[in-house]
Amino acid sequence: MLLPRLGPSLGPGLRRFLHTVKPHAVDSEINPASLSSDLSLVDTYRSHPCFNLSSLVESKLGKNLHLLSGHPIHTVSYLIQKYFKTAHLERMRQALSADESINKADICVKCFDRLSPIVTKFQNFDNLLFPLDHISRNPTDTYYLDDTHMLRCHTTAHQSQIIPTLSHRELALIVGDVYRRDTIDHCHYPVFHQLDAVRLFDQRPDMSDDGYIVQDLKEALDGMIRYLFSDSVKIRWVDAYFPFTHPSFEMEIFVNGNWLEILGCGVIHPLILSQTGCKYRRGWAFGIGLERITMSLFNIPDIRLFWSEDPRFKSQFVPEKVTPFKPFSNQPSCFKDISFWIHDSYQSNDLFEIIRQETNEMAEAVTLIDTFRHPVTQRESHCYRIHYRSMHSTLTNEQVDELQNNLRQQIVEKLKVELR
Ligand code: FA5
Ligand code: MG
Repeated sequence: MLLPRLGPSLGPGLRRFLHTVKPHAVDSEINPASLSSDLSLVDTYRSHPCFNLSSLVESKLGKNLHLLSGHPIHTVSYLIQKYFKTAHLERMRQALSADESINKADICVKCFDRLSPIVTKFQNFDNLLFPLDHISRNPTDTYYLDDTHMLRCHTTAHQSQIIPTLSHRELALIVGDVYRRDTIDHCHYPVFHQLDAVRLFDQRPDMSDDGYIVQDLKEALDGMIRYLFSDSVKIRWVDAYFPFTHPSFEMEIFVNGNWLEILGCGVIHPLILSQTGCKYRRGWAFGIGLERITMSLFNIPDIRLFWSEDPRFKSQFVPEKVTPFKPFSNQPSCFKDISFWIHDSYQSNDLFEIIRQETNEMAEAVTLIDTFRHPVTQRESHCYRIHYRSMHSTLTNEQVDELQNNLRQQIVEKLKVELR
């Protein structure tokens, strides 16, 4: 396990961001386009050498599926918020009932669902004690606008701004779109949505360890999952590592015969609390991926569908209600293989990005099926299988051949690899 590096102290960068954070009440009526004005900012970064946004990713900026009433992502975000504003708030009231100095009306949930996805490396990584050599800082994993700004890769990026504004009577929820360069399969997409939560406690002299925080965290999440699914949902806890929490856990649920990782959580690292001026507080945090849980709840088989503009998708859903998805297209998939000699700077995420872009998102999954090292030259080759399936119509053999031929050319040109 990596040991967390000591992070920088609360600097002017963080102080500059503190005043910009304001909670919003959850209101499905508010126009989701209101966030997009920030996003015209992207143009001002375009010529920077670190700028690595694909046009696919750019096209998703400002869509804010989590704010679109009726969209399944909005519905699940709404239901999670509802659980915390009802059942969980009641638990908080009970836990704080002995403290007569607290005005019960002050016990509340604050929701931040309109924070811009453009953040600094400082917010996304340094504040959260990510080591300088952490893999997710690489431009192969993260979308950068310039050498200091990036698209957040988790909603935890806002945690250090929010902590100093939070009392032990409040729970903060942060919801938004997050961006990662990643593999291609039915449950990974370069843009997805997360909901993070932060809960602080006053340090109690009678509690020398974090046991009560872990217990409160696990009870809250156990209740949330049972609220979304049913009491019979099978849950398991797996020990995990995040630079910003200790101890850390992941929750997995059993769906369709498999264990599915849905969230990460843990006890907030004391250094994060002292950096943000909350030395005498303890707390827990979690972050849940909304797409995977929505796919399980609505029976949506492919993560690409969330972005569909097809009325056969969009018209199926009722605001704030879970209804099973009815497939409207059952096109067969077909696959094509591609093999090439790689070089030292080759990174598979660069390949995945080109495949998504050049096949117009017709690639449903890409798997590495073979690697080979030449016994004499020691050159290494990779063979990938690309599974093609359109979500909306049948792909003809000619169309797939055309996509594959174009892809072969683009891979040689952009990745400087040699086809076999
Ligand atoms: C995080 O992002 C942490 N920030 C979570 C956290 C918050 C831990 C606060 C502790 C305290 P992770 O990288 O595991 O953790 O992502 C969290 C969830 O996002 C995953 O469990 C998964 O449900 C979802 N997820 C991750 N990558 C993708 C992807 N490419 N596409 C769709 N969903 C994804
Ligand atoms: Mg994970």
